[in-house]
Amino acid sequence: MTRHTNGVNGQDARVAEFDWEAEGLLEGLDGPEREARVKLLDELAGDGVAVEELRTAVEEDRLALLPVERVLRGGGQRLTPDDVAIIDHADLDRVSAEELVESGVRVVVNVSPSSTGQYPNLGPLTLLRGGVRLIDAAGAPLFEERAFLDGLDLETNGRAAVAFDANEDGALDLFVRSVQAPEALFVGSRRPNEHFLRLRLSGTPGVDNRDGIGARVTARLPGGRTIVTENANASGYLSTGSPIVHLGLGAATRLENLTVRWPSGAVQNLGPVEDVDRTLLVQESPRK
Ligand SMILES: [Ca+2]
Repeated sequence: MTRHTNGVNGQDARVAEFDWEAEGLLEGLDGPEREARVKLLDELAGDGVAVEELRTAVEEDRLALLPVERVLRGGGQRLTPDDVAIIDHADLDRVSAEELVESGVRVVVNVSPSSTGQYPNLGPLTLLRGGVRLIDAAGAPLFEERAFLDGLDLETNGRAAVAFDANEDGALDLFVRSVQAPEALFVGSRRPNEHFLRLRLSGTPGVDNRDGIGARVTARLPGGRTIVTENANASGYLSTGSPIVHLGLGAATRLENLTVRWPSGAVQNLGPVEDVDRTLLVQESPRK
């Protein structure tokens, strides 16, 4: 049996008691994850959320969104994960806030205080002006530490990390070099409905560099999404990255349009690309 005390100015405003174990809402959890789940359930139940609603949220894996939805309930909004950015950023700065506004999210949940008072920071005001709700210091249990599952909690003294498709399965892999430690290769994965396109650029000798390093690639996807990336292979101390441009396309199986702006300034429009999940060789077109 757990006991929740919702204290206001030191007084017990409401006491609710629930047995989440018996309700079946703690299955598969132990340690800190279990404690975080109990805390969140206690808070929500103490706020008056019905056990059935909690059960549905757990089944749909969206329990962490409930506190945010409750704040916005006045607008009758039901949020999707795309509407919410969960960040861990003490003293949220203006540039980060602008990026959040541009990303189109409607709510930012910051598990750290957005203003610690140590210095004036413009992030919260920027969010406000951008029409984004900010919920502050929600508490670290919204995050779960999962890096250890993949070995990504590497405790070496890293010098370089390169993302490239080492096994050519269409998913980016991560190669990490460290001081006095073995190299590590983390192999990424890709779901069947996730597509990609690799571009191998080839600049004209005497005009542009051979690998097209510095070229800017613009890919327009069906539905209006546009990917802009530069062929940059600098990647840390005494290391170099891949000269292959890797585009993650999500569900898209074609490009509406592909444009390469070469370092010389020449712009090459390649039009639509009908086949993806492959490597496309792009030879710089000769100067007219
Ligand atoms: Ca791969």
